[in-house]
Amino acid sequence: MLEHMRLHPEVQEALANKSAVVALETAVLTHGLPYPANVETLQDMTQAVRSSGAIPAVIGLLHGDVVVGLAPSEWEEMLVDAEKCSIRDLAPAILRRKNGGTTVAATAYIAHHVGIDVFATGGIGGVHRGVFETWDVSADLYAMASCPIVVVSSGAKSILDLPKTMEFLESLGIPVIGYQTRDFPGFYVASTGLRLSGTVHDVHEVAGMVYTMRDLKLPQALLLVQPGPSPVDPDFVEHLVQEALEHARAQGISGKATTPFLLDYLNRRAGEQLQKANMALLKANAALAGKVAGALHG
Ligand code: PSU
Ligand code: MN
Repeated sequence: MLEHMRLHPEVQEALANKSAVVALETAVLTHGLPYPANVETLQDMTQAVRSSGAIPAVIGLLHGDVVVGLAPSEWEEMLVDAEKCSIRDLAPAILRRKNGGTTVAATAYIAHHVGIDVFATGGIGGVHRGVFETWDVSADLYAMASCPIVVVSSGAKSILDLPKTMEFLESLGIPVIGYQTRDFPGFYVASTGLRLSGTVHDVHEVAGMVYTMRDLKLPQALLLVQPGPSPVDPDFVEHLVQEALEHARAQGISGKATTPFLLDYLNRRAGEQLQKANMALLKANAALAGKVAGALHG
């Protein structure tokens, strides 16, 4: 195990027994939802994982320790004051003893490192709109290309260029499989109209796919997607995204600040409705991830 890494005893025991464990990402909470909704959401997500029969492992940095399985008593402290940590931010944040919300990229890496094979989030990062000028492509995509783990999400938000994100996933060899859906979901929006490479009907099919990928020794993640349970009107979302992008441009927002800025703008402008949809899909993805982990370890 890495220096500066700490596993919750419950998680350690579950891994030793080869029981079902689900990793949960925290950048989505530290940089995607306001306080105290983020604490409440984490409560819902961990509960959903447990109800599905798996052990939740909340991953994040607390005072420079990489914690796999943050205890409820540690959540608040971590969630109110944390840096956004993608892969490249990990070492600097550890050395400065910071708190950190880990992105899909960093969480997938850490989870795989300790032997967790299923991970739940809301939406993945991807290729940003305006990529020809900014070259902004999320490290999430590259991390999923080299971490064999199941990532359960509701696709990606339309703050991104979704067709290019899908092309990039294909280039990196990452299968994008719909759970009881044929289309790529757009986070708040049930369908983006983008066709998926495959569909599964139950978690046993997911497990079968994972075993086959392991046999093939493929290094990629399997990205499992399902639409959120309380979708929002697509035109409404697109209108807000356009507004958010204009504000980001006007204020010269770039780099790792881009995604949090856009998410914060949407949250502040559309308040309740988007936040409810966001919280509902995080909970639903945690529940599905728990079932997938159960099928893999049953
Ligand atoms: N996309 C969302 N919601 C999120 C994020 C992305 O719809 O909360 C967060 C996730 O933590 C994701 C990260 O891993 O942002 C990607 O950031 P970037 O685009 O800077 O790589
Ligand atoms: Mn970026």
